[in-house]
Amino acid sequence: MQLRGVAIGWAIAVAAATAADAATGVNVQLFQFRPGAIAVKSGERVTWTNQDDIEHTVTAGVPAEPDGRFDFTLDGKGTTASTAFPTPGTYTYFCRRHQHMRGEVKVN
Ligand SMILES: [Cu+2]
Repeated sequence: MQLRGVAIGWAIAVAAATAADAATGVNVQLFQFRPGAIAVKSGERVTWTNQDDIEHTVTAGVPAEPDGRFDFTLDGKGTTASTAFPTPGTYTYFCRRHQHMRGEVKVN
């Protein structure tokens, strides 16, 4: 039941991002990526902005298996990093310092 709720929440978040069409920014705030799931068109850039006073990373893959596509360090409040996603697919990422922090970019 709970898993189903999470899946539905994710679908809604992705649908909302698709509808907005300009939601290519992710805030890193209070030890979370917000929104946690984002949808973009192929070729679009996604920018992460650190809103916390401490360092986070935006690292492609999952903690057990970083995939090396990107690995950004956001030193502190106001720092940003961005990358383009030229190829459709679903890309997961996480923070190396706080491995419960997970995010996903769906490229259509
Ligand atoms: Cu972090």
